[in-house]
Amino acid sequence: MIVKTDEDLAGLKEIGKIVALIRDALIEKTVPGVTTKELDDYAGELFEQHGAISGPKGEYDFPGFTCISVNEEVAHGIPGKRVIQEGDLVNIDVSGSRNGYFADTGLSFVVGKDEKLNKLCETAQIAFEEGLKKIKPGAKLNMIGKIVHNTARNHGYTVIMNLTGHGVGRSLHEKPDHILNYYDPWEHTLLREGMVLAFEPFISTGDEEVMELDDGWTFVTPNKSYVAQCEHTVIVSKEGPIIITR
Ligand code: M3C
Ligand code: CO
Ligand code: CO
Repeated sequence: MIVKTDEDLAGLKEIGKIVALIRDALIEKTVPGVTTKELDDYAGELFEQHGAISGPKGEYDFPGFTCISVNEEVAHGIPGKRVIQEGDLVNIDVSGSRNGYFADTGLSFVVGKDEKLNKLCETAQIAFEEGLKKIKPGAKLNMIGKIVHNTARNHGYTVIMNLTGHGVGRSLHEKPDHILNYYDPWEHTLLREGMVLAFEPFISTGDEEVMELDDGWTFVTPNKSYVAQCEHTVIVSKEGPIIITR
């Protein structure tokens, strides 16, 4: 969507705050021994408390309020009986709506200590910050993917080619349809004042594509590479990008 009114801005900021709060609450609860279903049930309570609707459930009938992906799982992990272990790489992706406005955020992190995986998660956050620098009115959308890919390479990693960021705002996934993790010379879309983006670089230790499991949802790496994501909902503005999910 393109933000046009103060009402649009207020509506987006409101849902942005809610999904950020749920993301952080779940990260805090992610300790060894907890199941991903227990985390997701808590998210369900928080969505209800804040009068918001889960994006995955409301838009796609996903079997969970949030997507929780562990280790070889990259995205769209279905909350269930899986027990979190020390050293796990976890991604919690929270999206939702309130009053017809949508926001999307996600973060990968390590449970406990693992220097290698920590570096991977940090690189996803650096790629996000680098990409953010390219988000301004009039800029080319494909410059975001260019810097994401360069950041990954400079740290000794690859990117996932078949997962992307996207427009967001009045629905969970809208135009622009894809913010790639690499440079596409054929992409000519320009960023516009007020455009709302879910920017989510996916940085990988090797595999460059994910595949879907038979459950019809879970994306995994074929060779069990680890992947980290950092996602925020961002409004394009001439005063600098406005991140509504910090
Ligand atoms: N929020 C998710 C989509 C959840 S709907 C099942 C997303 O948009 O960030 C991702 N898209 C692709 C991988 S994660
Ligand atoms: Co998301
Ligand atoms: Co998204």
